[in-house]
This record gives sequence, structure tokens and C-alpha cells, in this order.
Amino acid sequence: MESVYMKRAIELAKKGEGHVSPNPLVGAVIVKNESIIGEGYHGFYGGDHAEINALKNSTESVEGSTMYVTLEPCSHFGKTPPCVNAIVENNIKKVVIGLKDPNLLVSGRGIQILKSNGIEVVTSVLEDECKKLNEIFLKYITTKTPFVILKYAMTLDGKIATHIGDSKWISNSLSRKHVHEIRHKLSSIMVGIGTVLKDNPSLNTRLEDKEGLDPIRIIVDTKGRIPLDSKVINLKSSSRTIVATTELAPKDKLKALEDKDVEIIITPVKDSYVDLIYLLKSLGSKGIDSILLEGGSELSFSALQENIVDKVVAFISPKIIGGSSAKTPIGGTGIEFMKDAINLNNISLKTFNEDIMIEGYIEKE
Ligand code: AOF
Ligand code: ZN
Repeated sequence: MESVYMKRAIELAKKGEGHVSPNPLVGAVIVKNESIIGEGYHGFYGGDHAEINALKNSTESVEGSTMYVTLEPCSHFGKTPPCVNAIVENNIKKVVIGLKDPNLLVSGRGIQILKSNGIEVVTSVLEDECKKLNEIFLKYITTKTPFVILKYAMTLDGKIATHIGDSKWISNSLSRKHVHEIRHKLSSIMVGIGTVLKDNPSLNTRLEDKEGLDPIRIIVDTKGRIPLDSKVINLKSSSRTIVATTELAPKDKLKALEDKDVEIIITPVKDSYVDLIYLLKSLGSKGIDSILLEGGSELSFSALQENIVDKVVAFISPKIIGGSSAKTPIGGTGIEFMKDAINLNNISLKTFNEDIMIEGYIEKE
């Protein structure tokens, strides 16, 4: 039964997706006499933690009950008082935890306090699922740099556009809807200037059934070539646009962008481009915990080469278009020898009608 209640807690945690960044997704379930008497989740950044919401929502006295929670309860005074205090004060008998909190403010202290108050603690229940639930939080809290997902859609013959550059659409509408779900979950979306010049995308979230939060838009534009009338700059949105550039951009262009409320990040020039590692650190220091990298192929290769990508989400559509000069998802100079190929692990497959989606994690040394 332990895993059944933890599964429910994970399900609840997901309700906070897109609203809690850069804090974790957390769900909690309170069980007494083999039935659920309270449920809660972390619903928005700065709001009550999952454990507190589960206590508040309980339909009967929680004394002597068991709490199932996806992440170790906190022991620090942050935006809210420590959850371990509330658990102790409410006479909860047992706490079942999915994952120990890597946050140095907590990291084992929550468990220790519960135990020293005579509460039985069980850890690592559905730990892998709880890690996956919080893959963004785990990377961000330990490195202070964002979790990066590289996403692309290609034809069966490995192209992202025809030889004359037409790309609408490669993946089907169901796959594209899934991409909007990913955009909603992540705090930012990044593209290279080539994509802005070619497609003039909006880079916002469009979901029919729920209000999608727009991610922060980041344009990597080494020489400041972005047109002042591009959609990413002029669009009405709940979030801001950042242009990452270098000293190679004209000063008056940067001033004009700032006048349009665009935030500018200037990085050193690295191999004639924006220094991506510097950029990632700078974005992390601004509280950006995740990036969806949506192309183009040049920026995608640079990102892989600089080893800033954590996860790849690739859609393959059963269409064939040919053309030796038609672009492929990853451009740049490429790798010379197969032994140096970038490997993915923990691969999973999903289908969206006739499209196949492959997800995997970049193998890090
Ligand atoms: C959450 N939601 O349900 C739990 C969290 O900034 P604060 O004060 O809200 O504290 C955030 C930290 O609290 C977070 O990094 C994690 O270590 C711990 N637990 N956080 O946002 C929750 N249970
Ligand atoms: Zn807490």
C-alpha cells in the first residue's frame, strides 16, 4: 500500500507544475485506518508547503495517522515555518518519505527532527519516481544552474525543414500540444537568433484547457541582429524577454531593446559566440531553474558541445522529404569520430498518434 499512497502524492504534486519554480513539486497524503483523510500539494511559489495543505484539508483528527510525502519535510524557517514542527504538533505517528531533500537547509535534518520526536520514518519509497518528478529542482538546488531540455521535431529521414526552409509542420498537432505542456512546466524557453530571423516565433504557451503560464523568452544573439519588430519583443505576455549577447552587438541596438523592456545579458565572446556556460550561470543567479532549448541547429550543437544539456526530447514524424541541404536538428561542425558521440541513457518512448517521442538524459562523465 505504501507505493499506492506515494503514487497519489506524486499525482498531487504534479498539480503544482508551472507554478512553484524554482521550488520543488511536493505532494502529501495523510492516511488513517487505511483510508485517506487528507491530501495536499505545493500549489504556488511562496505558498504553504504540501504537508501543511494536507493537514489543513484533513477531514478528521490526524492524531496517530501516517503522512506520505514525496520530499523530506522541511526543517527551516523560510517563507513558511518548518513543516516538521506542524507534523510533530499534530501528533502524526509515522512519516513515509519519497526522497531526501538535497536542499542544504534541510538535507537530513527534517528526518532527524522527526525521529528525535519519536515519529517513525520510512525513506526512499518510489525514490526514482520522486527524483524524476523533481529533476529540475534537483539540478537547480545543487548547482544553481538551470536544467536544460533540448527539444526538436524531425522527419523520418532526419530533417527539421525542407531544402527551401519550410517546416510547418513536421510533428502533428498532438505532439505540438505536448510541447506546449512542456513550455508551461518550464520557466524559460531559449532559441538562437537564426530561428527568430527565419520563423519570427511568439514562444508563448498556448493550451486550450488550462491557463498556460508563458515562459521567459531567451534569445541567443551574439551580434544583436534581432529585429525590433519581432514578435518575441512586442508580444503581450505575462513574462519577460531576455536577449543574450556580446560586445559584438551595436550599443545603440542594445539601448533600443532596453527601451522596449527587453533585458540584456552580455557574456564574454567564446569561439565567436555567446559564452553559454557564463550565460547559464547568469540565468541561474536570476532564479531561472529550467530552459527549453528549441533550436536552431547551430545553437543546439553549441549547447551539446558545451555540455549544458541535461535531457533531450525528440519527436520523429513518419514523413520523408529528402534534400542534401535540408537542415538536421543538430548542426555546427559536428563530431568527427563515433567514439566521441554524445550518448543518452534512461531512454523512454511515447507515441502521439503516428509521431514517436524519444526522451533521454545526456550521459555526463
Ligand atoms: C516547497 N514546497 O511543499 C516543500 C518544500 O522557500 P520556502 O520557504 O517555501 O522553502 C522552500 C524549501 O522548502 C525547498 O527548497 C525545499 O527544500 C523545502 N520543502 N518546499 O516549496 C513544499 N515541502
Ligand atoms: Zn515545508
